[in-house]
Amino acid sequence: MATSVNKQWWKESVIYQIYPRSFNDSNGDGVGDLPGIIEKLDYLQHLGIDVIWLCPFYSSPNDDNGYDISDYYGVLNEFGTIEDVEKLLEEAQKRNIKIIIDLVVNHSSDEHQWFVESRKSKDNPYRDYYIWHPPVDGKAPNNWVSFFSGSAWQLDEATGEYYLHLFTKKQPDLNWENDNLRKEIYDMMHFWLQKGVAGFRMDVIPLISKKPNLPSFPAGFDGNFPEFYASGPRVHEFLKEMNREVLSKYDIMTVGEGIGVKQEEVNAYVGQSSNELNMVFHFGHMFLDRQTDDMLEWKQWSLVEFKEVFEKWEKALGNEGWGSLFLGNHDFPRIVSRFGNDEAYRVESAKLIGTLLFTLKGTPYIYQGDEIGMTNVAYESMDDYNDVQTLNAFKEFLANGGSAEVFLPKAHLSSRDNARTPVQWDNSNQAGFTTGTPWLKVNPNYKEINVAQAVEDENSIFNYYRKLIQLRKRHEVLVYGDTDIIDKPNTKIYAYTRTLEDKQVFVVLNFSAENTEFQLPQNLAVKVEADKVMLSNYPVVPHTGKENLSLKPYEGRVYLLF
Ligand code: TEU
Ligand code: CA
Repeated sequence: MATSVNKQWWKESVIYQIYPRSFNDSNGDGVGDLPGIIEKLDYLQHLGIDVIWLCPFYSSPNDDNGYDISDYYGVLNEFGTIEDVEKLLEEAQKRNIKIIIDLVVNHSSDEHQWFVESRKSKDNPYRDYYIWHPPVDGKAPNNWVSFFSGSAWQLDEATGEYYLHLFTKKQPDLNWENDNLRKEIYDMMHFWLQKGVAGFRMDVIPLISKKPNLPSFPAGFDGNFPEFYASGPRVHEFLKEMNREVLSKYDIMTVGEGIGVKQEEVNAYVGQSSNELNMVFHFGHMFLDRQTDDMLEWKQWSLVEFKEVFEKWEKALGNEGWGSLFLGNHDFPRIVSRFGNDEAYRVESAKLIGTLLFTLKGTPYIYQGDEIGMTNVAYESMDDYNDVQTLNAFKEFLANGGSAEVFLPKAHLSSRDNARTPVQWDNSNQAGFTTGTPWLKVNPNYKEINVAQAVEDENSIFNYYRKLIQLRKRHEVLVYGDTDIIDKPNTKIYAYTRTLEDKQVFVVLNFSAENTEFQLPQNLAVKVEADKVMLSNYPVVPHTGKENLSLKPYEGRVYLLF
């Protein structure tokens, strides 16, 4: 059967994620804001992106930096006004940039009017908008844990019942079983779509349907609680309803944060005939270097496992679904510090990782600052950390007899604040992010790593990203072609072809700090030669594929074979 490619604008787009608090501060209060984003739209247009994913900008007490929303129609004062949102949409549109926004509807803030009402009494009309349960034997209803340490239940004095919070106790879970609640959420989605947003990134969306009767983790539970919480029995019914009532009425894109989604069920969420979402993020590669029982504890990861993650997801999606590609976001360490080498080979390895991001199959998502190779930060004191996940884990660590000295290196490796340090715009004070005092300290390496430098330097990571984006736009095979891995067991080299009808691209990436030889299979060896290299992070020396390819540390090449 000939492969029929189902073309869509969102498959061909490059997405850029903005975490507003850390992006650009326009008024010197130390907090990034909406006018600050508008100031940088020309920069984003120059980079060549098509869509911005804007993280939450709504009213929020900021217990979890905006992922705890107290008014879905309001704009956080620190970020600006609704007029600023409208202006941002308008200015972006002038530059052919679309904007998708974060939909955070698994939970709200405890300061949302709904919850203020809900907690008042058992017969309040909003009681059932949240998940309440009386104590069982004087204790929490079950043994569920929060993503951010401790029990997922909080006893509320007013009525003597517990409410469920899978995240912080200021993020009570909404009860999607309630028809009125769902209706209110759909109305709110229409409000933003009518303002001109181009779709949604949906926070922890697989968690909206809970297991009936809220059973405890079973005996011998493997500790994979995201998977346990995800994909409850009504999740697809809810998403189909949302699609029917809202999404299907607009030409938009949607991407769900696919936490806990298994490969075998992914097309139930994103398959063309499912009528739910367009894409989900999978997290397989985000946990290869973490201990399953301790998110902050690092373990050695292997390139072979890393390749397998992408291979399996591409296979699971097949021609029915479509993938999203990300290597980092506001919740994870910086990609060059994590998968590359942020010391001796920062520039080379950041370009190598970028090459992977733009040449695998799926829609690529850039996280702000990765296009200039921003790195992890290593604050000297726990006082400098802000992220609630890090701080809760730290409290728990201290309570169990740990110390700050032992905890700090874990925070250096794993804290979400690594990704949240202010974007480094230039080498002036505070990296040009603010004229005031930034809400989170800037990374001291801003004098060397910053946008102003990167834009000027033709060999910068930034200019390499521009070339990658252009390359992907010029060659459909890089968007729609299927991936075949070559020499999968190779522990240093990630090599693959992308093939679409009569077009083929070959990508070879040395994920090691050593000079490495790579032997091509016969069928490729005859096609590979230096003048077919379209892009490389090192100068191309004459070669053919018949001898071994000699790759320098973190060298990556993209060949157009025919
Ligand atoms: O993240 C959900 C989620 O999976 C995280 O808890 C993740 O496991 C962790 O951050 C990894 O370090 C989403 C948002 O992206 C995150 O910023 C929010 O804190 C969370 O939901 C709650 O809304
Ligand atoms: Ca500001």
